[in-house]
Amino acid sequence: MSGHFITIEGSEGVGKTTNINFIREYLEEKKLKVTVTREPGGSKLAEEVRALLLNHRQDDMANDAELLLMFAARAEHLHKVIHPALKRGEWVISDRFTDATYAYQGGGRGISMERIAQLENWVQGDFRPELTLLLDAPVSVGLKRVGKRGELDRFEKEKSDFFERVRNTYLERARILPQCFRVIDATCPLEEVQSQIKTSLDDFFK
Ligand code: T5A
Repeated sequence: MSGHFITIEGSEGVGKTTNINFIREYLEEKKLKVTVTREPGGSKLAEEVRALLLNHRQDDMANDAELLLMFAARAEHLHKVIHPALKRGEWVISDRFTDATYAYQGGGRGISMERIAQLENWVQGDFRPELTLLLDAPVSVGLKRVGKRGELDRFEKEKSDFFERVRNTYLERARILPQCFRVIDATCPLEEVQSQIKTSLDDFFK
């Protein structure tokens, strides 16, 4: 594959969606072809699975069902969107990917990391993001930003200790995989967050 695969991660409301547009513009200024996508979702069937996963009425979903639906959506997303775009030589930027599964289903729900790794290897083989930008902020900051939006989805309704475990798992993954992760301080004003992202992308280009 000749393209490049970058992911953006973090707990609720840290600014992933806001900053992904900045990343797209930054890469397009360099005359690069960019595909922006998201998880869960990104393809027609995977978006239908997303609707099931985020539906606030599904509050008794079994943890294993949630995990398997995440990977079912991911298999479809990889097959229909990510791999074809990479084969065309594009830069694929995904708003969340498998690190979110480690953080939410592993850290948040308590599913073993080994089980998640088995599914990761099954669905992805050795395919991994080349760069992961982790937007990090205290849980209270993200939840305050999200709280302004009205009705909450199934994950956003979790308690703050769930999101503390999510955040800690992301930070732990960044610690053990320093070659892939760049941790961005998402508590700063937007211009400063974007300046940190630009530095990380410039390092990646080198
Ligand atoms: N999930 C996903 C799993 O459990 N397992 C998985 O494997 C995967 C892939 C998906 C949900 O699914 C879960 C995790 C999620 O709960 P989602 O919509 O992708 O849902 O994720 P959310 O985190 O819910 O997305 P959000 O839209 O809530 O958060 P973002 O994208 O991080 O935040 P954003 O950009 O919308 O910004 C939120 C607000 O903050 C402001 C923005 O203007 C906006 O109003 N803001 C700032 N304000 C001040 N200073 C800054 N620096 C700011 N940056 C943004």
